[in-house]
Amino acid sequence: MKRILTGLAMTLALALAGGAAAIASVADIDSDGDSLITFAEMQAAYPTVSEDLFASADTNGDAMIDEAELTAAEDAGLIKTE
Ligand SMILES: [Ca+2]
Ligand SMILES: [Ca+2]
Repeated sequence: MKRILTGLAMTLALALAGGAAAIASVADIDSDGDSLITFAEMQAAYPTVSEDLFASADTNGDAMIDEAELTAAEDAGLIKTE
């Protein structure tokens, strides 16, 4: 019982540390470990994200979404990662 409560407390602490708005991080979506999200990686994790949506989240136009761009897109409500 004590172990279950400790696990619950840790999960809660991690959720709070992540902040309320930024639910997913690049590491959750990035499958090849280069710390950047390609459109293919985004589609694999979130099939509802269209190419247009991906392009609007990619503010510097390098066809990759980095941590800052992902956070901005989540904050703006462009990408729903809940
Ligand atoms: Ca990647
Ligand atoms: Ca980019």
